[in-house]
Amino acid sequence: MSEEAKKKQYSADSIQALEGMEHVRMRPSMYIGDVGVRGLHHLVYEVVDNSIDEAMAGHCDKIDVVINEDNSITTQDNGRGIPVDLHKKEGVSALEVVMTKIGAGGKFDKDSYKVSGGLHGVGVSCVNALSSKLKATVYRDGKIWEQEYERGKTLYPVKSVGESKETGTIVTFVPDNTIFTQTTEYSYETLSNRMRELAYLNKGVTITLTDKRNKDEKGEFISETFHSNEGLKEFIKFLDGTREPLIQNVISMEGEKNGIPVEVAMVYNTGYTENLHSYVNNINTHEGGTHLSGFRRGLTSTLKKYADNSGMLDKVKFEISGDDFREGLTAIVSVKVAEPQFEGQTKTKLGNREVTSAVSQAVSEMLTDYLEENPDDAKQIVEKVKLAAQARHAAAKAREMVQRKNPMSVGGLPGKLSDCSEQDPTKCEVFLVEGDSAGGTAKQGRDRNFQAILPLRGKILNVEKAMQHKVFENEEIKNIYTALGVTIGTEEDSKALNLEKLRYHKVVIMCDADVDGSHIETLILTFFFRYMRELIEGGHVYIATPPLYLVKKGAKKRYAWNDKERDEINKEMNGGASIQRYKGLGEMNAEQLWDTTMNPEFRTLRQVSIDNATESDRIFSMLMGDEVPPRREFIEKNAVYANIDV
Ligand code: 0RA
Repeated sequence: MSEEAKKKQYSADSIQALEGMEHVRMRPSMYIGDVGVRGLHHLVYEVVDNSIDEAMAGHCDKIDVVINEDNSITTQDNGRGIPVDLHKKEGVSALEVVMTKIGAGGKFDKDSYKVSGGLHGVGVSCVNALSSKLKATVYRDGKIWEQEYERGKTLYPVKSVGESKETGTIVTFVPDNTIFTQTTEYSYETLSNRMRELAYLNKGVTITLTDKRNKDEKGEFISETFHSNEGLKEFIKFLDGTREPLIQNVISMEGEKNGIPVEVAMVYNTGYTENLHSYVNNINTHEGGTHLSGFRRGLTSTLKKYADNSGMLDKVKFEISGDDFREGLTAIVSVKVAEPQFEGQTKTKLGNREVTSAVSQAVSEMLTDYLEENPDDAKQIVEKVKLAAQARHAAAKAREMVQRKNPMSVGGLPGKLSDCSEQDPTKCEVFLVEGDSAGGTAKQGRDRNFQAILPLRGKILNVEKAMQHKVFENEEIKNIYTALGVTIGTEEDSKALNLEKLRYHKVVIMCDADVDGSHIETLILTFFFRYMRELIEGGHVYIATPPLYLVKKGAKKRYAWNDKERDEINKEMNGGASIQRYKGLGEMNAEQLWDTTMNPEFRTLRQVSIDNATESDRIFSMLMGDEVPPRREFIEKNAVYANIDV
């Protein structure tokens, strides 16, 4: 190429780079999913993922994340530092290329393929484009280097600002509030969950999270350090900690199969739910995929073979299915794939075919060894499988009853349901109300055109502790299935929920605003989480928020949803207002309930989302399992799985 041509090429490339950055700002959702709470947190994950890559390549073992007072974020690692030398093709520092060129990503050398990288794997340049300010500081080659940017635009060429023997990268960024218009406030809890998860998935790395916005009683910043020596083995203990173990050990393996790094850990507990968590390149694959199929295949074939050979199934008359091997099983599968293909509705389903057999082989070898070496545990597991198969036959019968009760056929809707007149499900809402008396008030207060009421009697069944057939036999639960018009089983999956005939697109849980009410709310959510997860994932589940106080002075009447609001209103009324604490929905009359909680114009509904299925699973098992103390503390602290929305 001639000098002239090179120059042309360079300016063309840099224009392209600029356009790339502009494109990120114009269509941020294409790169980070959304510009809400999730996207905001995604910025942090994107930067940290680069540090994790350094750690995975063996160059970094410490990552610090700080939420600064102004909700800017600082991450620091002790990796090699982003290269600062001249990038030949671009004609500027490599640091500038990494920070301003979309798709430049991290590594230039082909050998170290990038395995982590956020859900969208878009790189730090995206974070830069979406930050009103970003500063990169690099410790490398005996010097400290620096460059700053505004909305992705370089403010000055990379400069040396000092000397140091250390290596590493520090990035501080301020999320652009013209992009993240909903909020730029970071949730400590959300970041903490992700950092903990990353520490378990990448053992040996120490990750510290510090919140400079808040101090504890001792006057110190809130801070946690996450570090795991045993990786998934410890992750499993953390996830399954509140369940009663069936076997004493964690069964685990770590290695490479057909060139694919595979890590698996599993335990059996005495419960009835199956909890499989899978990761690809540190990303939680909610929708599963080929790695999970491989796990299932390996597990089923190995256990089946062992059970057959042991003669323990000789007298068993009924057929044993794949599901039976997974009752009471908690497992984590983590694979690293060079070029992952993500499929599915939320792009969290692994499609790479070659991964199935790699994981299946890995699991077979691991389990075969374990069963040979631990005959007592092996016996426990096979006994459990037998029981599961037996219970499944009972459950199948009970489930058939739920299936057969099509709301449109004879038998019809539950008697307790007060239906609405609107026929278009997208416009319809159903309120699941605790107790018959509150149900009565809601029935009077509602707009019967589009709002239906289903009263639920007292405490609904705790599905976390019940076997499947008990769940399907439960009257209240049967009512929920029929009222909603959902059935079990689709053509693809006999256990999936069929939402085609869903009769209401908003399903609103309405409980008292007290400890009992929140317990019932949790029971209902547990049921939805375990048996109707698709309903939550479809964005159909909401929680109503009735007010806590009625503040009255003379003819003036206002409602308050928390103590702060109550005090403010009282102040606005110049003090001396009479304050009524609502202990339950039943204390409100129909009009009040409509005004505050049901009228779409004024109410606040919290949409329930499953942000982090792994954490949700642990929380539900903790809330609804056997151990009481963590549950009480949690319920009082409130629900992290419910996102405020609408
Ligand atoms: C490009 C190449 C190399 C490392 C990195 C980027 C890198 C990026 C980030 C982002 C945060 N921390 C980071 N640490 C490193 C390879 C460097 C080499 O070959 O020496």
